[in-house]
Amino acid sequence: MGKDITNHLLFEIATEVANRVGGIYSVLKSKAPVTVAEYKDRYTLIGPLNANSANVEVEELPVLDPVLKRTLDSMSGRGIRYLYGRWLIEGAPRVILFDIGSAAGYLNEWKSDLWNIAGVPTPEHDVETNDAILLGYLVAWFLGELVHNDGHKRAIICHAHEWLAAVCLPLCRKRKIDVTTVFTTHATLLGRYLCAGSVDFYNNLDKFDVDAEAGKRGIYHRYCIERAAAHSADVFTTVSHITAYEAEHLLKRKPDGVLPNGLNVIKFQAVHEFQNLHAEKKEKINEFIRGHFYGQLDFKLNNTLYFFIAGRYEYRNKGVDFFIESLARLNHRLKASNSNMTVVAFIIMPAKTNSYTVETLKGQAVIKQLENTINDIEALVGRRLFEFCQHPATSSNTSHIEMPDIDDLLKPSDRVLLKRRMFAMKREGLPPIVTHNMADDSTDPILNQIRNVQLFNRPEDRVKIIFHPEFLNSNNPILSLDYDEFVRGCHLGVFPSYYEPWGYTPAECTVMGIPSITTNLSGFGCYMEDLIENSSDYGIYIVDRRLKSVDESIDQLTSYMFDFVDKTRRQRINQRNRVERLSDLLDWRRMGLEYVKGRSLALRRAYPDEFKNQNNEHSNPFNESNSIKITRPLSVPGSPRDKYSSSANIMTPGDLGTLQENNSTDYISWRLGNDTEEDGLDVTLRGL
Ligand code: G6P
Ligand code: 1S3
Repeated sequence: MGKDITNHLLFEIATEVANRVGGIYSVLKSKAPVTVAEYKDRYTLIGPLNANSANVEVEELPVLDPVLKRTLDSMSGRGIRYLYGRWLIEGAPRVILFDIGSAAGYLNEWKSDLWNIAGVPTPEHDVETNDAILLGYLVAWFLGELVHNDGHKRAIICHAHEWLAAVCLPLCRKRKIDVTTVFTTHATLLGRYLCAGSVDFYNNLDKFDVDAEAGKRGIYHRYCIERAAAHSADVFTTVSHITAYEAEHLLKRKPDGVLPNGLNVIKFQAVHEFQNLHAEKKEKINEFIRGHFYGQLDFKLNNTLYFFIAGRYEYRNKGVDFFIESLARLNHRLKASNSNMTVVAFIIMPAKTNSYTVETLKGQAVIKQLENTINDIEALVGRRLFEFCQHPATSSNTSHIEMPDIDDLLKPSDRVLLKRRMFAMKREGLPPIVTHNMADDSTDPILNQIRNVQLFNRPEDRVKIIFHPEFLNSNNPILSLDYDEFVRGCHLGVFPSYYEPWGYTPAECTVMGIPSITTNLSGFGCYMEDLIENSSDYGIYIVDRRLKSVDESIDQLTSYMFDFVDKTRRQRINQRNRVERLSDLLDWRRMGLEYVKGRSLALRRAYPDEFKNQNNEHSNPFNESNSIKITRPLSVPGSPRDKYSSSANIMTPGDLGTLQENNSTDYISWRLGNDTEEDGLDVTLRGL
């Protein structure tokens, strides 16, 4: 009997299902609406149960599907606990979260099995690896039973993300479980480790002795899992071409295709709405700046630009070293050219801290007090003026009405109060660089480099730095903005990464209409470079970190920033409009197509007989795409076709897990298919 390919089931396995850790959570969450639209209830995500996050992110449901129920009941009969339910996000996909603790009793048995069947060694105390093994064996167990209970009728795709969720792949292969598999790696273990050191990574990719390098870093066993997953999957993919190249050399299998990361793009009814948001959020940042620089606010906020870098604290991989050096050069160039502009550069990267510094808190308090006092006095002055106008003093000439003196309105007590507030604003030292008490102040790489380049927020500096070593949150006592609000209020995101398989941060800037700088070593940068000629015309600046020397790359970064500072307000507004129009390129409605190709290839490879009658039965759909290159800035207004509103979850860098809208443009004709859009998206959105 033939396989039912049309109604195949899709399981995506990851450790970040309903559990926010990093980029993979963003991928799964933002992709859910299009995947659910395509698969409806044939799509399920599987991950480990993290009770804390599951409690708020997942609504438990009874298992109604008889095949699934029989499978889960059988596992439960052998002591495995799980949570089945709906992930409370857009699209509301079904999830199975296995309590891996309930399988802990099997750990040693499974570890020795992994050694026997795949030669993967596992040391005693690597908790992450132990958890990966437990999850992998549970998933393989689940799939094996499911296939059996389904009578091998429907085809099944098991798509695992990252090595932590990929132990199931060699197991499916070795046990000949009747499923087809896809493995997507979002980075390679060795790549991340090697880049964080001081190796010339990209020029030596083909020369590394991978086993030895993994061994030296104590990650040989993890590396074995990653490599086994890459080799045993029917289809192997990564998130960008640059990571595909890296994987080919470090994991020794050339990926079959690339699955770039998309976003859920929110568009506004009117084009100026996102511009208004910029102005509104910028004013909030201005408020913070007034407090931070109290007593020394000797630059005009109207002539100030906000730049920022944000993300996980990976000093070299995320390019913070480049950013700080180029800020020092920018400072020099702005001073030399007598620029009247000031740049405030934010570094938002979490580090170990012991709360906010007293000086930081004091700055906000002092400004707040001044503002309160002025409000009080303003009210008093208003009342006095009101009184005065009701009983105006008249001279003998009745047609002449006396106006009040300033002394009639502002009394000595008011002046004393104002003076006290103004004295409180005097400060001895310079405005601080870091907002928090750092646990490792003297050894912190960011602070040390700032010390080296001497960017100390001196009055004469045209570039000021603020290091906020904690992710933003609107509940913070200072800089109380969520990350997405902060991005909107800024002028330029700067992400000069050295190791960045994809890089959500510049992509997020793009969909919010904020220009950004990235590099040709980041997946996003390469993707945009492939798609757009002269991407800087669109506000996507790409620093060449491949062919230029370090010094030349830093100079290029400095020049991009310098030229940006030189723009007029009108030019900045125009550029934001152009950037925002690119957001459709990053929408899952377009990006999701690559996932469709990956799954189609997996089905063809596992069930070739079902494709016999098709002309292209053996072809790899990844090779079939026609690339379109955008050659000049679009001048049409962005399309106002908003349908849905945002589910306002607090967002951190790389987590634009917001919403969705129906949008199409005149330059990208991406179609989901009419029925999918109507029956799928709308239905699933309403389903929430
Ligand atoms: C948006 C607002 C304008 C404002 C401008 C400031 O475009 O709609 O009203 O003047 O932002 O831009 P800037 O780049 O100076 O922050
Ligand atoms: C990885 O997370 P990271 O910041 O460690 O996966 C992300 C999602 O695919 C990707 O955007 C990022 O570049 C990778 O590095």
